[in-house]
Parts: sequence; C-alpha cells; structure tokens
Amino acid sequence: MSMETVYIIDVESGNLQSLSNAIKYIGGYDIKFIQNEEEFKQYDSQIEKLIFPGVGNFGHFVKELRDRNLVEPINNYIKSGRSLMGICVGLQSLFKSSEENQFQVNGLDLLSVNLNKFQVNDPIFKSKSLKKSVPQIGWNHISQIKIGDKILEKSKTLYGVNLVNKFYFVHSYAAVLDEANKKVIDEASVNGWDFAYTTYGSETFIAAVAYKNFFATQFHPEKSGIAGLKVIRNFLQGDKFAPNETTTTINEASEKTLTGLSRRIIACLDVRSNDDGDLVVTKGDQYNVRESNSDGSNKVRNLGKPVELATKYYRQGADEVTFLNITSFRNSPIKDLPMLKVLTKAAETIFVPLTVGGGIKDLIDPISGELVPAVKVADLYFRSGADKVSIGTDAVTIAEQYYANNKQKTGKSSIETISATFGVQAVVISVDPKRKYISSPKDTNMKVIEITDSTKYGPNGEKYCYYQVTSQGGRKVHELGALELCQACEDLGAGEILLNSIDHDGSNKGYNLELLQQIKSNVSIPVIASSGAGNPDHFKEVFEMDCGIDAALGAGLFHRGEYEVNDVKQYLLDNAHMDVRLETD
Ligand code: 1PR
Repeated sequence: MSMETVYIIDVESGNLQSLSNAIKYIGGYDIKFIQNEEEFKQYDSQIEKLIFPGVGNFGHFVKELRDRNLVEPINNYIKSGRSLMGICVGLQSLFKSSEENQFQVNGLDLLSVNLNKFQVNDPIFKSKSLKKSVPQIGWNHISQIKIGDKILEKSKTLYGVNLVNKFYFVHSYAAVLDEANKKVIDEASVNGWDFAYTTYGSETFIAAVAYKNFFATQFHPEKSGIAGLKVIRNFLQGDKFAPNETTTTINEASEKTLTGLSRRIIACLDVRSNDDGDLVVTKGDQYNVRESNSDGSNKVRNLGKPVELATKYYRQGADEVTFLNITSFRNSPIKDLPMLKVLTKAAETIFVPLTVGGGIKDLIDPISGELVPAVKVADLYFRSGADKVSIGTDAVTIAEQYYANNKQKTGKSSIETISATFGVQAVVISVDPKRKYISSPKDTNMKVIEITDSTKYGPNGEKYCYYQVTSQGGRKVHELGALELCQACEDLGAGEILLNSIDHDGSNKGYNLELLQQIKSNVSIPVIASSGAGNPDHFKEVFEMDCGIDAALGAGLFHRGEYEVNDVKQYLLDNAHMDVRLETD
C-alpha cells in the first residue's frame, strides 16, 4: 500500500532531521523536502500536507523564502484550502514583521501581528532586582486556548495542544499581546481564528494559531516529547479537536517560576574514543577520565555507549541531552566527525533537544586540506539532528581577540556566524573554569569574588578569587576570567552558557554556587549549572539560588545509576514543590 507523503519546506535553516524523524516515528507517511519554486511546482498537485518549519533569524528565513520564490506558491497553497503546519519561525513568518529586523522585512502577513523581543527587564523580575533570561529556552505550558472567541472545553485539544502538558520553546521574539497585536487578534477571533497562549514572565504571547486549513506553533512539537509527537500526529490526521487523552496531572501545589518554565534537567554525556578506538561515554574527576588501577594501568573510564545511554535518559524524563566530544582537539576528516553518527542515531528516537559540543570551530579537513568554516561544521551537526552546538575552546580564543580589539566585533567568529545563520538560541558556550585564589583585587584585571567564609580562604589565606578560564578540556589555562568570557560571548551572539567547574566536576559535592551566582547575575542569557551534582538535593539547592539558574545538568550520578532523571524531578516536586515536567504519557 502506498503511503501518504508529507512535504516539508526546506530552506536550510536548521534542524529538519528531527522533524522528519518525528514523522517517521509516528509512522505511515513518506517525506519529501521542497527547497525551491521548481520543486514546489513539480509536486504542487499532489501536496495535501505541508509542513513549514523554521529556526533562526526571521529576516534570514523570510529572505530565503523570497530568494527561492516560495512565497507565492505557499500563499496559493494556503488559499487552496489544503493543510499546512508552521513551526517556530515557520509560524512567525506567517505574521507581519519582527523587531528582529527592525520591522523592515515583511512576512507573509496572514495575520497582521508583529513580533517583539522578550523584555530582559520584565517588571516581575525587575521588582526582585533580577533580569529575565532571553531567549526563552525550555518547557512552558499553555495558559489558555480559545476557539474563535470561546474558551476550548477541557475534554478537547487544539491538535493535541492542551493545558496540561509542557512544550519546548526556544526563541527571543514572539507575538506578544501588546495593545496593537491584541486588537488584531480580537478581530481575528471574531472571524474564526483560534489561538493558544503562553506566558513568559509577564509577557503573554501566541503559542499556537489555527485558521481553517492551517495550524502553527511557536513551540517545537518535534522536540516536545510524547506530547509534541501527538500534536504532529493529530495535524497529519486532520484531527483538530482531538480528545484530551493525557493522564499527566497538573500538581496545583507546585510553585510557579518567575519565567513560567519548569525546572529543566539535562543529562550530559562526555564522549571520546577509548584505548581500543571505540566511542564511549566517560566521566572525569576534575576532568581526569582515566582510572588509576592497582596494576598501574590507567584506561579511559567506560560507562557505556553514547546512543544507548542517551535514549535511556530520554525515557527517564531528561528535558534535554548534551553530548560533548571531549577529545575534539584531535583532527578528523570532516565527513567522519565522530559525533555525527551519534547524533544521527540519537535523533531517531529522542524527541527532546540535543546539544553537541567539541570541535565547533574553523577546521582544516586533513584529507582535502580545505578550510571548513565553523558555520559549516555546525550545519553538519544540525543536519544530523542537533538543535544547539556548544563552543568551548574556540570561544576562549574569540573572547581574547574581542578584548584585544577593544570589544570590536569582526562578524567572522564561529559565535557570530553560527548565530547569524541559525539564531542565537543555537549557540551555547561551554565554559571550563578553575578557581584562582588571589590576595588582593589589585592583582588582576578580572572581576573578583570576595570570600566571606574564612574556612574557604585560599591555601595562603587569600580572601579573593576569580574563575580562570581553560581550554582544550582544562589542558590550557588563560589569563581570562569566566565572567569576562561569558560577557564577551553574550555580546557576540551566544544564546546560552553551559557553566562547568573543574573544581567541582565529578566531586558529587554539589554545584559551584559561588561561580554560578557571579555569572548568572551578570548576563541576560540562560545559564545551565554543571559539575558536582551528586544527589537530587544538589539540584534543589541550585534552583533555590536567588539569581534564577535556568537549568541544571548532571552526568556522573546518572551514569553510575545512583539516580534516574525522574528521581531528581520527583524529589524537586515532593520536597520543594518545584514545577517539573513529569509526563506519564
Ligand atoms: O573545546 O569546543 O572542543 O569542546 C570540548 C568540550 O568538551 C567542552 O565542552 C569541554 O567542557 C568538554 N571537555 C573537555 N575535556 C573534558 C574532560 O572531562 N576531560 N568535559 C570535558 C567536560 C564537564 C561536564 C560534566 C559536568 C558534570 N565535562 O560536561 O559533564 O562537569 O559532571 P558531574 O555531574 O559528574 O560532576 P571544545
């Protein structure tokens, strides 16, 4: 029996692999990509289901649509009454224009709303002397669904979008309900448009929209676990008011974070080749990943296979999975980058965001001798199924040059080129800092931390410290502070910080709160706490910090099987009433 075909618009803007994996996983459909007008024309008469995904910059995305002469065919397609689903920037491009491009670039303007940047100085945060992280990265819930001007009954969903499940959002711009947008939306509601809303801090925005034959979501259903897969399935089946079948319950007692996001728990896999050449998950102790055995041998610690472990953590409820190639300084041919296969395989069955790090920089291909720019390396990973790339060593080099050039941007660094093409949300900076004690703030140009607890003074009674940045996995130490590194990278276009601590790595003694506090209080992008988690209470401790840590990452405690990811979440819910994503279906 021939299968129905789903057509996907591909303007090379990021991770389409995950969407096609999600459709394959749902089953029953063939997939075809459409890249330009000719291909659209070729298939037009057969298309009944079209998906319009997008990530990255609104202007870049719309320009790609125009350059490929796709705007008219898409408009005509919509007018013809056939089904279309937009995702993320795919939704945004159906609107009028975006602050991201100073409202200068016109979208398809099916609905004349504008997209605004989320406010870092959101009043709720400002009243507590905090800043809201922008971009919004994480799992949020839907606060209201209106069908026309009526609230949707609880027994129904809008293509599976419901008020109970959490969905994965990652964006800086949104159709926020300001006065002008509200007016347009109110009119549209009377004319049969349906809307689902979500709130980030104090800003409520369009999370999903439906009108006649089209439907679009600001969140990524292909990255929203089982709940997201159901949304895609319902769209494909044309089941607009699919029954609300979730058995997940909302715990009314759980506190709401200021952002509205649930506490995000990330499982991290440090990957490298072992002494037999096999790719294994390993875990260091202060970055030393070799065992010291009584017989004098010191093999690389082998904790399992990357894809197997990642799949296990996804099933245990991980909100995100990070893979770090920790021996990325070894050159490999571009086509055989060791993590490409891992990503490709992992993305087939894991439907939460995947981050990959290690070796994201301009490379010389050892076979062809050609220079491969970092943005191309990142593109290969995105095409394999990664949602974000994490940059370590290259970020240090870039930040050093940035300060040497009086904070001038060149536009050519990996951070700048990747974020300009794929969006700031796709660029994570992985920081590997080590505490350096100093006697007086005058001894350094870096911003120092005063140590108030005398039991924590340095070995020579030093009362100050800063966190000195390292590269190549701690092998090289630089005259640069972690804070200075993070601030430079934020300015250059990074979207998130993965903040490790060599002093705490593998120690099980809890996160480095002092370091986290310093960085989180001085940047506006999300910060992931990493290194030192030994039990669920450490996650509680880090989320209770008043600076508002955005996510917490664990490695060793999961690899050793001491805790499952959901044990941590259940603990946060039971012991601190923290809002977590605990889905049962
Ligand atoms: O420098 O861009 O090529 O990227 C290399 C990446 O590999 C960087 O992100 C760097 O942090 C990482 N890396 C390099 N060497 C090591 C090592 O361990 N020898 N791992 C390493 C860093 C740190 C965390 C770890 C947490 C949690 N791993 O990711 O998972 O500390 O551990 P815990 O919960 O068990 O305490 P580039």
